[in-house]
Amino acid sequence: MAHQKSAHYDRVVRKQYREWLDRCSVHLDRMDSELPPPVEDFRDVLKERGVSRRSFLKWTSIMTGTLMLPPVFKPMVARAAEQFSRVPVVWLHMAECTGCSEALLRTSYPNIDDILLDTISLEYHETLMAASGYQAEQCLEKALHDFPGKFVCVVEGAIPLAMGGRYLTLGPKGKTGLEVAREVTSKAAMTICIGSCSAFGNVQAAKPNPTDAAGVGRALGLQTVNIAGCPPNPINFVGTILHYLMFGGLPALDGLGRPVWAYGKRIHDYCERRPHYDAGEFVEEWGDDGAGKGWCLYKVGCKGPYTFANCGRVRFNDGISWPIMAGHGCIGCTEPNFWDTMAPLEKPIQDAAIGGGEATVDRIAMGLTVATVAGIAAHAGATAWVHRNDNDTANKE
Ligand code: FSX
Ligand code: SF4
Ligand code: F3S
Repeated sequence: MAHQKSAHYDRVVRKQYREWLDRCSVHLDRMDSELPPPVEDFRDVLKERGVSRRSFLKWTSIMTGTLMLPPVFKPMVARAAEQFSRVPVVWLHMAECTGCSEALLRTSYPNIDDILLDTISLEYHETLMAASGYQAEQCLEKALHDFPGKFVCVVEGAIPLAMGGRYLTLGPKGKTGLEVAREVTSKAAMTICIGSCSAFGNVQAAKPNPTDAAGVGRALGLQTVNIAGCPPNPINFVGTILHYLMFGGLPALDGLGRPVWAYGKRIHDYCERRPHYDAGEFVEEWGDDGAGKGWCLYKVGCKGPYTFANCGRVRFNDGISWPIMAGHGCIGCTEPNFWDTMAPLEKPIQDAAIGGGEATVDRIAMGLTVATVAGIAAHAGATAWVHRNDNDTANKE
């Protein structure tokens, strides 16, 4: 009986995968015919960079797993990667430090530095493009004119709302960041917020927030894909574009607009120091014996139990390390208002109202998980599988 049930389950899953693969293949064909031609053939680019076929296949396996797709999707991920540099991107800078662009240019998933530069410098990216002043303005106007509803808008940085947005003016005509963001996002196929500043306001919105800085979603009343982090992990940006190429529309998002495949689990759930947490082995102060032994960093302020992100799984700098591996606790940089809510960064949260200390960790985390799951349920139905061409309101419900 159990065997029959499991065979039935296998059949259902296989059928579902086949349907999704077909859908994916049709969408990739469609993107192939709609996207502008590549500046250079992707395979030639890989060859020039010394990336072997074997390394590329290894990367597709890693990326497929990162996107939480089954291995049968590897050829689809490879096809999407081939289309990656053809996606027109308009990259806006609001109030921020450009650390997100910096983080992205350091990525090797894939070695996209030049691919992005080739693409973005053709469209618009204030800090990377050669043009400036009126010339830059013309590049932006041209991109909006040439790719209406077809480009991806990436926003870096928060949008100041106080004084009608005049705390941030851009370009030779002195438009406010709010005006520019509103105009560009209204013409985009989808808007990706890169970093916690554009996602939630972050540093600029920290108390007392005199400029009333806000994330793009709140500032414009827009559904955005929030690649949270300060800076975010580049692989989560790459994965979002690949997802867009494979399926169209937005990925399943949590209640805070973050892709579930990247932000569905807590830092605490994947942490290599977790066995020490469970065994009650904590670093009590910097440089003590426990620090040398790699014990849990909770008592020196790690906010991993309250933070949702895949940092421990995908790591940074070519997968070499991540904050907790390097010896400092997570500061919660993928969560809204973390500068205020996670402070002090090197001490545990001591909130009398919730009991304080590690005794409350799992209770708080459980609450966050419930909120996130509720968000996923609300969004998955509303946003999955929507393409702007099918439905103009795709990104604005
Ligand atoms: Fe914010 Fe990006 Fe933090 Fe900086 O620009 S997410 S301050 S790392 O870089 O916007
Ligand atoms: Fe890892 Fe931090 Fe959790 Fe300790 S508290 S197990 S260091 S995430
Ligand atoms: Fe940020 Fe914590 Fe990851 S500080 S980079 S979410 S480990």
